[in-house]
Amino acid sequence: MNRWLVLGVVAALLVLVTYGGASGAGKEQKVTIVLSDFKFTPATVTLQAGMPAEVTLLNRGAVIHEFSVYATPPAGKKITEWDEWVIPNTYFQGIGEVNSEIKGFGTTNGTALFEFEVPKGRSVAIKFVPNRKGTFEMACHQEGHYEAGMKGVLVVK
Ligand SMILES: [Cu+2]
Repeated sequence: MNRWLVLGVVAALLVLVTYGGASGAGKEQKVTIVLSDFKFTPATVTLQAGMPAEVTLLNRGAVIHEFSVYATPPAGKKITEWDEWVIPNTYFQGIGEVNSEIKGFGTTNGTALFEFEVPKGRSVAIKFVPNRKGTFEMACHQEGHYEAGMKGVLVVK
């Protein structure tokens, strides 16, 4: 085998390896969460860190629902104004661009989205890369819904 041919084979193998890696990184994890009156199903969602995610929120309830994910407040902390806790503690900051789409309505992009509203009968797809590991609270903060039990847990590992 001549030397240039050997180099050519090595180069071709490198291309194959690089291509294989890139297509592996292109994988996406898809999860659907059903919002109803007044709970999330499933109530615990686990995502793998670093892999692009598409989380679809499907509102099967009779009223509008919301979806927020944020650092779990310390036990016993009394929160009366949820925006004051959720906005600075949202999961969707510092992880790059987040894209959300309500089918038939349009898209919203941002780097610090903190709340997704889902009209009844609609679904919202959120695309993001979950780069922050940990255990976070997810909840609906429409008035009275959280107190009625509309909350859950997002685990990123
Ligand atoms: Cu709700």
